[in-house]
Amino acid sequence: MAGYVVVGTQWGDEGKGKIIDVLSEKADYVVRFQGGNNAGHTVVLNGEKFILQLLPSGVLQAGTCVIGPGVVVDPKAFLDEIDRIEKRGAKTDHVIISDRAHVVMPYHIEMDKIRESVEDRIKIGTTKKGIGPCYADKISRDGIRMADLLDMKQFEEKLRYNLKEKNEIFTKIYGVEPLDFDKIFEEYKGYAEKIKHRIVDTIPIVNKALNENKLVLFEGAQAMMLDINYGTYPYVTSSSPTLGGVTTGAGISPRKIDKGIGVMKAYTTRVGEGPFVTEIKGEFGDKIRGIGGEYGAVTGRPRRCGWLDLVVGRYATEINGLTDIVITKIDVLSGLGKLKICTAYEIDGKIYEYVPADTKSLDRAIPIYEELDGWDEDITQIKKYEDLPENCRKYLERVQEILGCPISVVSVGPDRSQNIHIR
Ligand code: 2SA
Ligand code: GDP
Ligand code: MG
Repeated sequence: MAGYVVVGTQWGDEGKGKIIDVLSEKADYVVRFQGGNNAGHTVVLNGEKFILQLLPSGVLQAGTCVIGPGVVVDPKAFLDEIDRIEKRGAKTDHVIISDRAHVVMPYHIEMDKIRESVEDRIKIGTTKKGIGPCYADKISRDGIRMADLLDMKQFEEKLRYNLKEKNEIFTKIYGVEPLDFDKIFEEYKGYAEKIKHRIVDTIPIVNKALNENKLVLFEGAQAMMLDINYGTYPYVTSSSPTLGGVTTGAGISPRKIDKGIGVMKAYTTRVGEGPFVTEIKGEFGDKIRGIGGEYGAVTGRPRRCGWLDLVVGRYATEINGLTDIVITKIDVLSGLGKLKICTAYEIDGKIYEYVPADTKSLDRAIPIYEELDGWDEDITQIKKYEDLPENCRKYLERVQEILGCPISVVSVGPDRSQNIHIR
């Protein structure tokens, strides 16, 4: 049995897509367990860039790609993505969708956009893909599931009820135009026709694979600090991108997970609103953004940049029970001079080594840094750990020491081939 989980340890965009792609060369299955097309996972293959949103990043080479029960699926976005990658020569016959996955509806997207623009509401900085409202309907038991798309009568009933309720909210509370039932019904009937052959019960498939010792990779989208329970609430996404989310989102026992691989960028970025203790504002932050190409993979939003935060790293290591850490984008730090690592926060005179629950208190947190010497060499073509500059190795070893978790791979560039395997 080999269930490997890959999760983000910061605020997303750590390079999970690239790492999943590398690992999926040997994988029989790649399974998404949460999130939806809010994800933007980049895979670079022979200099060609693919950005995957709903499709697992293993789609370019893994056996079966599963969109699991805990994912929320926008069928239009799904079909567009299939179309986009097929046009570039990729095969998609091996992509299946759980009948339990929830369907993102036009009223979810509308609600997401409205809520982000209402004046007296906290602005989260969402991707406006309807993710939060879709999960809210799931939890309040009003959701429409993929299985409902296989039974148009059931779909019609659920849509009618939901739309009546949502249109009341749109017109009476927000004063916007109601959505049209017939238009949505016809549109989704069309999508159902196109995807029904992919809708299956994925749970026995994934469990059988694990029972037969196949390699199954569980692909996390977003990350630790965007987790609905443990992130910087309310500036989070609406799912559990941490390792625990795999059991509820893929329908497997925690006993079937052998490895928890945490992807950690050598510095920190965040997109959207919310606290970011090690953020570097001004010119130096802009410089990192420029070198690292730190812009939203899908929305193009500029990412906020900062030093590596190991308070966050420690929290992610613990909550996910990481067995391995993969450090990415360390090449971006070449030539930046002295480097800083945050090891603790000081808030109102008290030292914190873990992330406190009070999100507001993080705005007052003073990062406590260790300063390390940098390096100037271009490291993007290095293949062996011992060939890295000494200061780069010292940086990695210090991170490993603070986190108490081994670094197994160091990524030195976006391409599939730019990795240093340590163990
Ligand atoms: P949502 O849309 O409800 O999930 O937004 C809630 C918060 O979660 C953050 N979030 C993300 N952060 C980083 N990357 C994400 N994916 C894309 C990417 C984003 C893009 O890979 O670059 O293209 O801009 C992602 N998805 C959600 C979001 O910023 C909110 O803070
Ligand atoms: P994900 O959401 O975690 O999959 O990450 P994204 O794809 O949103 O963002 C990571 C970006 O960094 C992408 O543009 C990747 O091609 C790129 N990338 C990944 N690993 C490395 C690396 O080691 N070095 C550099 N320079 N870029 C990388
Ligand atoms: Mg991303």
